[in-house]
Amino acid sequence: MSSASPRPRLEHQNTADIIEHNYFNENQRPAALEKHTALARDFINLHAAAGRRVVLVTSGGTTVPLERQTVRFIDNFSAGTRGATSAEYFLEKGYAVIFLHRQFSLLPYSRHYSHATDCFLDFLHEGPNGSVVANEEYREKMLKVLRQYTSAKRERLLLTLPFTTINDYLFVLRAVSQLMRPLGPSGLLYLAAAVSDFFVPPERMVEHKIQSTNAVDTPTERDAEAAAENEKGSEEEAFDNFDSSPSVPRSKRLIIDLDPVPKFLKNLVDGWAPEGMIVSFKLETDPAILVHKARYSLERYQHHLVIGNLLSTRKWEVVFVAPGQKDRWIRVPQHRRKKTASTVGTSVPVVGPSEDEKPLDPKDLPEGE
Ligand code: PAZ
Repeated sequence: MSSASPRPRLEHQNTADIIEHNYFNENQRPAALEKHTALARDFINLHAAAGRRVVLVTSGGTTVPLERQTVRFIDNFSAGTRGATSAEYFLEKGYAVIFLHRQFSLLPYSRHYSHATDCFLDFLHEGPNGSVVANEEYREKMLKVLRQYTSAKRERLLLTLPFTTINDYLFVLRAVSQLMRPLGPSGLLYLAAAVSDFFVPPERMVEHKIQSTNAVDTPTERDAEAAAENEKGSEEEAFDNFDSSPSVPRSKRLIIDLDPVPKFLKNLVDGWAPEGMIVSFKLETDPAILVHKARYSLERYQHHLVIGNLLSTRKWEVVFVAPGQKDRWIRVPQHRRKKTASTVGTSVPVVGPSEDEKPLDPKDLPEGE
């Protein structure tokens, strides 16, 4: 397919095309790309033939490896709650869902019974003759979730595709978006993943685990280094032009030098799925800039909707920023917010109510915000 083979440079390529060409030619395609593309192609064809709407939901955080044989990587907070929960609502509304998610992050349906806050074993007890039985108080909800899950599986309505690194994510996102192109406006792209903004480009990535000591140097190299260090004197070694208050010499620290990850939303909107309905998310921590950044993104990329959220309040409020419309805040009313020690990784309402709660009543939405 087109994403797999290097394309020749065109005379009149614009900057976004050149950046795309360079990124996808210079970075290694993931081993599972062909397999995931083939699964997505079959899935889209199946549902397009049945006249069903298809949504691509992206979910969870991408990693930034520091070594080719990766021991260490940079990650982010996202547990995939938004994506997994939203996928359930899309299924309920009749969509077929391609769930492009960070490996081991929350999945639709199983999210209710996974991860540290909700260990599935706490919902079960031993029944007669060595059987396993759901605890009475959870049975009704569990049965409902189980039925939704088995029905989605039986009807082949949910395709789950895992990624780990930012590079895996970008390659598969491009391939699946391009496959969705023929769906036109009945293809929805719902981009809830927390995508890394910085990465180590291939030419600067080391092959092996970054070392914290010089124990693997030969004795001669070590002796020479030690002698040089003695000569310089510890006073001089502790400082260089970059350091304001060094407590450890620069030579012993890990200094990570990252490049920006290209912003491919423009390519997605203009080229990969130009007629698709595109919803992106914007996460910030500073309330003063959230709406401005969401609007900026909308104007820059010219898509259909940006959903803004703040790290600390994302479980119960979001702002919809759409072209030609006033910003619209959607909030879960105070009395229906779940209390959690941390806002990370819990299954509380996302866009719309959580599965076990009543739908949001429009009167609960604040006026004129
Ligand atoms: O996965 P989660 O439910 O913990 O968090 C969801 C989210 C905050 C990652 C998502 O709503 C979002 O804003 N995604 C886009 C992040 C960004 O600005 O890149």
